[in-house]
Amino acid sequence: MSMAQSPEPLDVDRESTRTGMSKTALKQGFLDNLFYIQGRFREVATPHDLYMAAAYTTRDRILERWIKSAQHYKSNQSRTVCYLSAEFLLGPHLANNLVNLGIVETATEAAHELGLDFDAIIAEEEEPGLGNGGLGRLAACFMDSLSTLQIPSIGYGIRYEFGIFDQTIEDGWQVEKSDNWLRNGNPWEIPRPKIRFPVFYGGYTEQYRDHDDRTRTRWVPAQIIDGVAYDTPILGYGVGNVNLLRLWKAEASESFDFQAFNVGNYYGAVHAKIEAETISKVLYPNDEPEAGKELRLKQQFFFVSCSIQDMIRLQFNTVGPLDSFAEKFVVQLNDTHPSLAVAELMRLLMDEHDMDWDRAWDITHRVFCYTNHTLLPEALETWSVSLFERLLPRHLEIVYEINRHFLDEVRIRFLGDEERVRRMSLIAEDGERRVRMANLAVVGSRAVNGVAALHSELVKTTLFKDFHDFWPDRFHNVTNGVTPRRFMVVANPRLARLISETCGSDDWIRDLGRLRDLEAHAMDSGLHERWHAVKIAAKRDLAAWLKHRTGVLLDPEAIFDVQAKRIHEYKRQHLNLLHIIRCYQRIKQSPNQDMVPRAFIFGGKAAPGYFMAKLIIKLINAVAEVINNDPQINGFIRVVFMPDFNVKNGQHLYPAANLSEQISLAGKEASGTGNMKFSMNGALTIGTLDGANVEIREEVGKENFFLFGMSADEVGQHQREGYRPWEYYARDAELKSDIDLINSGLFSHGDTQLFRPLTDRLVNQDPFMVLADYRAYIACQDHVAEAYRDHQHWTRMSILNVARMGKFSSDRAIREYAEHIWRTEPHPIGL
Ligand code: F58
Repeated sequence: MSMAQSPEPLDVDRESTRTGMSKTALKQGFLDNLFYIQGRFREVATPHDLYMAAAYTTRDRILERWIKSAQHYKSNQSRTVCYLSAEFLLGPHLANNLVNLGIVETATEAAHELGLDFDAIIAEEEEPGLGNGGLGRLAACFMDSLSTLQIPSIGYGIRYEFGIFDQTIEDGWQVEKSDNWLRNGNPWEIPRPKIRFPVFYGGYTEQYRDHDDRTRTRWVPAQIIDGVAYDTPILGYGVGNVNLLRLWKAEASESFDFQAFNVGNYYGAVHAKIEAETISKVLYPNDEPEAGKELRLKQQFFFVSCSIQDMIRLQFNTVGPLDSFAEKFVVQLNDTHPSLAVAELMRLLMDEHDMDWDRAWDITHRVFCYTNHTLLPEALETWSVSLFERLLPRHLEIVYEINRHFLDEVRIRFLGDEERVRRMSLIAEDGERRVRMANLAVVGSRAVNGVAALHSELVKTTLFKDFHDFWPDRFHNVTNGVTPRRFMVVANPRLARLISETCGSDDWIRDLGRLRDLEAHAMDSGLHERWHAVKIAAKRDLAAWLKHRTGVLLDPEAIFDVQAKRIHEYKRQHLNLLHIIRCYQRIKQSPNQDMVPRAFIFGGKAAPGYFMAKLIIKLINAVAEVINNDPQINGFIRVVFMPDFNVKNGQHLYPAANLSEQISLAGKEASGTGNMKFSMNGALTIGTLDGANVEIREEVGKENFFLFGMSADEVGQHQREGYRPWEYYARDAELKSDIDLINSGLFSHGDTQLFRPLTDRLVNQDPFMVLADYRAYIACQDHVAEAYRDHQHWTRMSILNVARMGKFSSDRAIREYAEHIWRTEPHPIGL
């Protein structure tokens, strides 16, 4: 194309350059978007311009389906699932949308013919990191499956201006950098400045008499902030359905601005605007201390209030009166972060829409369902009553009233059992009075679920035992799943192609149970060779990527032993480290022994305020430095920490792993989803009987899974009997020598104190029983090494792992929610 002229039309009519799926249409659409949206022509376009043009070209093709879906849902008054989540960890959109549109090949060819590097364009995208970890990523997988299963749905959340921090490693320590993901614009979202709701904070409530002389309550706020909708289309795989992800951005309310302007307070008005916008400014990293949490409560109420107001608006626009609200909408609460929605819907129905308590409650408790994601007591949300009252005075009244009704029922059923009443109350009264958000969520919902079979059992028998006694039918299990579109097709195209060729179709992508067809070929040596070649190619890619970013060179023939997840003591990255140190010591002691080479790969972020987790990162890097530079080790084992583990970087990891580390203390990991991502890419798992590991092992067969460690029951028993980690340290000479080596200063340039907080904690407290599981873990790792020597057998196990992963598709999970919890039907949109 010549210099800055408008793009020469190729042989295609203008209309289809926006919707056409042919190579020609894609090329023309791309050139048009480069010119008309980016204002660039080929010769001067930056890689980012090329990415933006590709993104708009893809989005154009989604929009038509989106409008059709919205029209269909509206005219059919479709029952709609609203997924309320403070986090949606979406990952890059472009490659995923091309897969779901079914135009990866055409787009690749189109790019090639335009002389463009397709992979470079895909790699250019910065992901929206609007989540911390598993919980946020689960929400994203569920959005993909809801669309693919053609279930009308809206994801509601917060459009954080800064997502999860970017992690760099400096001198072995984690350093956090702010994630300014919107800096270069976001081509996937459509701002809806007219979809805007006021959100109230503070002030007081007062009673007044309405026109029918009834006593009503009015909330007079001290602050009003607007929430503005930003919509991202979520396209299903191979279907016409496009659902909506609606994220709220906080803005100063114009009416409030005006007041300030009118009294001539210009700076006051500007200040109010800045303060308003802080509400959606930044995602909270988890495990933060209590200070500064007020903003978090404000965030929760902010997105909850906007979302419920939006649903009420939609109800009026489609169905009509609010009486059928619970038939039109079901709301899934993704953990307790959105559980204020229970009180907010009550408030809106009563204070704004004239309903009495009983009618409002009847609707409210039929609308909500709640998913619990953790049993860890420190992660259960509570808010001090004083903060709650200061920010949400009306909601505190409503919470008290819900509590009064609820505890009356409890007292009738369990006469005289005041201890039980105290435990079940929405308000904790020991010490500073606090609102228990989990209790609010359980009381306000008609269904409560855990995220793996073991977890859901523990929810019923421990965390919510009293509630389960009271409402046994309210409790369910829906084991998590992940989307095979992103985590197989996008992340691992070589494997996806091999599977489709072997099975004779790509039906498995929408029906993951079809992977079973692979089993018939599990002994086929031809498949073994190709399977192995696919894995080696992925390992080479990852090795190149890691070499480029960290300088560490891995041997693609080594076992790629990967632990990638948030850094947390309960996930026990330090147990993995103790095994690495054991391997190191063994080589040092007998350098000529016949060992299987291993590459130990870690990835994961630590919460910025979580000292112990950050020290674990430092120790991983410190051990890496010594081992990787020891000539005697000679590359036999290597340790590398992948900086900035996120969805995008994870996509390099899953295809390349041979061994997936799922080694949390049994009873602590609610489900895990990384365990599924690794296994469906052909890694074998070394793991405890925790979370969904239990079900993964059941599915793949115990002979294809490396199990070690105590069960959740054994953990409980051990704790009741009194756990004394120092005895393990004293009794097990190898364990002692591994810990002593850390204390020796070998990994810290002679500093014997640096890692003391970690080793002292292990020897003296060890809340996650690392030392108790150490011996079993080492023995199991030895089995892994032996098994890896038999390449044929390993490959067979790898094939069987993939073949039997059907259960762990998020499509299955969403089907279970739809059938057992939501009672929703698909609404297919034709292509
Ligand atoms: C995770 N929770 C569970 N929370 O730990 C994991 O086992 C499970 O597979 C996953 O949910 C999905 O069910 C989790 O990721 C968070 O990140 C919270 C975010 C908000 C602050 C507190 C932690």
